[in-house]
Amino acid sequence: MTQAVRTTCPYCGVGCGVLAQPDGRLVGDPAHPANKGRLCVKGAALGETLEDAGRLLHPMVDGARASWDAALDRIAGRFAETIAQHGPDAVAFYVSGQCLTEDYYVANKLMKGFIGSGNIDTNSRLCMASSVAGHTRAFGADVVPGVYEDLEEADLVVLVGSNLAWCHPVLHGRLQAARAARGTKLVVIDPRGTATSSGADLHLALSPGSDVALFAGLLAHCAGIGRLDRDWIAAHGSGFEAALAAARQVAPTLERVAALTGLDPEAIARFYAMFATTERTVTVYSQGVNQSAAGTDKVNAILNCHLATGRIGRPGMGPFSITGQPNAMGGREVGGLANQLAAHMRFDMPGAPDRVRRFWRAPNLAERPGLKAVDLFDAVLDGRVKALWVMATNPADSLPRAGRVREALAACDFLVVSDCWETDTTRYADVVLPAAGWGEKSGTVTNSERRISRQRPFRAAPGEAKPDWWALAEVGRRMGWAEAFAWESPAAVFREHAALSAFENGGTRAFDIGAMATLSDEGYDALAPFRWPLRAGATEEGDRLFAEGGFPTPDGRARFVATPFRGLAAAPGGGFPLLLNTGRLRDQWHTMTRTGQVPRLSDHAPTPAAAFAPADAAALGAVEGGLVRLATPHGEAVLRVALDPGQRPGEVFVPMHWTDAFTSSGPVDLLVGAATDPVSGQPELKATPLRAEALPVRWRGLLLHRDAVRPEAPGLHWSRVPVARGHVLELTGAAPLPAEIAPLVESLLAAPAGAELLHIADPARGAWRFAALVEGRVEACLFLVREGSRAGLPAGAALAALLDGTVTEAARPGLLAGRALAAKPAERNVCACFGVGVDTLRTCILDRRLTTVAEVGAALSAGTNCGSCVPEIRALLHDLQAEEAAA
Ligand SMILES: Nc1nc2c(c(=O)[nH]1)N[C@H]1C(S)=C(S)[C@@H](COP(=O)(O)OP(=O)(O)OC[C@H]3O[C@@H](n4cnc5c(=O)[nH]c(N)nc54)[C@H](O)[C@@H]3O)O[C@H]1N2
Ligand SMILES: Nc1nc2c(c(=O)[nH]1)N[C@H]1C(S)=C(S)[C@@H](COP(=O)(O)OP(=O)(O)OC[C@H]3O[C@@H](n4cnc5c(=O)[nH]c(N)nc54)[C@H](O)[C@@H]3O)O[C@H]1N2
Ligand code: SF4
Ligand SMILES: [Mo]
Repeated sequence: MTQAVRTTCPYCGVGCGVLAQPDGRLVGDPAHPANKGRLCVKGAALGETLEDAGRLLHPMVDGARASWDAALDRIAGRFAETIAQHGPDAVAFYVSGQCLTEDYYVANKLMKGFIGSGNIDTNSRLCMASSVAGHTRAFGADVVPGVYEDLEEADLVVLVGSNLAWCHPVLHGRLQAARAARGTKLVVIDPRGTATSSGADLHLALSPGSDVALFAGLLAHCAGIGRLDRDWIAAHGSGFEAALAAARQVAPTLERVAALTGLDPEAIARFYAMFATTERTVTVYSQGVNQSAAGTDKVNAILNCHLATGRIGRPGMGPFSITGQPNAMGGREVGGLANQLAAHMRFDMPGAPDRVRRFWRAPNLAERPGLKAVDLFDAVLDGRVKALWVMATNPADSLPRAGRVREALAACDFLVVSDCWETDTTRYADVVLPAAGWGEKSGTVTNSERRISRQRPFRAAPGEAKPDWWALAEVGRRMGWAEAFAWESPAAVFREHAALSAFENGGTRAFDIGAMATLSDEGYDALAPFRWPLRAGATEEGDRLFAEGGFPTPDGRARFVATPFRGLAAAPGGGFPLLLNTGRLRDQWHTMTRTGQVPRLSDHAPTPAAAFAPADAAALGAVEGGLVRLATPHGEAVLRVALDPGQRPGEVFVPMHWTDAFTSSGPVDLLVGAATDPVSGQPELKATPLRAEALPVRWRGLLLHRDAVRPEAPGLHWSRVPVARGHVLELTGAAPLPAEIAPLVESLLAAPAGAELLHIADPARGAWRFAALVEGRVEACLFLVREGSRAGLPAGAALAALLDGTVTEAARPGLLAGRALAAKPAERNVCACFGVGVDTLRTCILDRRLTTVAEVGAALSAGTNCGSCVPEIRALLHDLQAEEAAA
């Protein structure tokens, strides 16, 4: 590689440009409009995820290595057989917002046009389906009207169910810069106190699931004080009076809103006044809104307020659904959800099925929507769906009621899984296909503001890994549709997708990138990021939409939607008095297949923990670092406890990231319920009734191992982080240490046969240390202390050094007691970009009497790159100032 390659980050929907430089470094692309050179911690660590080790390298059929030909023949044959015997609805695809648009287009065309079933759904069902449904109800199509600059040009930004600081860090950075420059007010609506709410002007910690009441009250309030834009409503809306009547019924008074939301009436009134009097208002919303059994109504309750005030599509104003995955939007554009058809056309649109049939020359166009994700896996379990292809998603960990999903995967007659790494899902597969991953494949993604950017390859795919679009097209050809799946490159797929978007469009469909239908291969290679719509002949990229109406509805008007209030699908009670909330942490991505390999990304939160309000923990007798058994109607797990004063009493937060590979707790989705929104089919992932019970801690340990071992022992809880050349596992034991400790040690240490064992035992103090060496090389070390013992455990980070090199004869006696182990515990990293820990920050702030985030940045660089840690630095400054004032 002699020239830098421009590509796009594979993580969140901000869609930052990344420059892969000839020297191997990856940096933010200064020319990309989304990030202008910035990257967050995860983006900045992408270079550390490009190891070939651990990748899937060859197709596997029935557990044995196979050629691509054999694997593809098997897939085409089994799908064809199943369709012949049981009809097209007996097969399905479950794909992902991490597929590129080209992969997604081919999958959708194959299933809906040629196999002839609507059974293709995607993990976007768990992510954006309520926004898709809400947009479609209000606007007539799934359109995000705003652009990122709106967050910078607003005077008020309202974040609803969004932890922007951790989940969309670069956009959060842009918002924070705008706040510093122009004093933008920030309101955060989230039951939890988060890094995002810590710097807000107002945080409304509402009762889970009560957003509809808050926004219905807002609509009623704006109407009551005459703050509506009656002219805009008359010119561009319909159904307003009914929607307002419904809002007034839900929220007749402020007191009623307070009762439904659990908020202080004064705080509600403050929010309403800010919204009513600030023309330039943007409302950003994410999974606290979407992942709800009332998700679609939540979306429409928000949209109603923006439509009724005419605040849409103008600079600094509008509703803004911010997307999660890098290509959540691209998938929606091709029609990858089971209830969509293709290119923003739906089954229920007059003429649309016929149009798509003619364009694709499709022999078997699906006649109706297919099964949505939760129903799809139920159908797999009960045998209605017999052959399933899972691509770029890990449903054994990420779908609610994951235990049942695992049963379905195990029961499925024929399961194909395409992934880059082994996952909890690949282990059920009959055929595993090795997918080319980020940095290796070529295509496009669309970010939250409708901007289409290229992902470009800058390294060779390892082994025989191949891009997903190619595998899908090969199967299409082998099933007898050679001509329809004959593309030679992703550029050719993209041109066809663009042509379909423009086909008989005539301005009736908002999604139109007809200008790209004739793009040359060179043009595709050189394609600069652009925002849709970009109709044939257009020279300027798409801008804000709908300021002057022109909605893609039959009459061009936006629809106000009446949103009655419904509570949670399942409220606490009946033996489950608490509520389980789930979501994301700053430095991990989903099921950790990529971020879980990077040591510095594990520093911020090394162990999966259940966060409790301190009073709840005290009532249970649970302490920080202790163990709890969590149980819901769907499953059980033992986790570590964290105390979090930002947590509302009665609610427990558990991150979604950890899997069987990283902890004995397994994925939290084993516990999460699957009640779905009646319109969108999106499951309520943020509110499952829960019971918790504190468990005693009898001992603690640390295990260093070259392999990613998964130890088993009675009452053992473990979690694993990667270190250079190996892994460190934190062990917590709920059962007493046995009198005869050797069998436990042997099983935990899992030493290779013939290894030499060293040990230091001090049973009186309750401390034991063991090492297993092969040819002078440390293979594993184990440290155990009885709970309550004064002996401590070494720091995990210091342990990692033991895997370096060989241990000399002279160093042997000191190995288990040596200087490396006496090192003080590694401090918790706050700034992952510059590796600045909490103790360093604390000392520097006190010594140099720093008072602002900017001063800290000048002194230590902390917080000056991606800015994700700025909320934590600010909180630390605040705490230290408070301590000083109190002293
Ligand atoms: N670091 C990191 N960033 C990511 C991802 C990641 O895995 N890691 N994943 C990406 C993806 S795919 C997505 S979808 C986005 C998600 O981005 P976000 O939606 O911002 O993230 P979450 O943590 O899932 O949930 C946001 C908040 O919703 C709150 N919430 C829960 N219930 C309610 C409620 O009833 N009402 C309201 N108003 N709020 C509620 C939760 O307390 C939580 O703080 O993040 C993207 N970015
Ligand atoms: N309880 C709870 N559950 C949740 C959520 C929550 O907030 N709470 N959030 C939900 C949301 S919003 C989302 S988006 C989902 C995410 O859930 P998943 O989609 O299951 O999560 P990932 O770990 O991102 O899985 C992507 C998989 O694709 C693989 N992969 C990456 N690139 C490629 C590629 O190019 N081709 C192929 N074939 N494979 C590839 C990765 O290795 C990984 O195994 O989780 C959902 N589940
Ligand atoms: S904010 Fe971070 S994770 Fe999201 S696209 Fe940008 S660099 Fe990637
Ligand atoms: Mo998502």
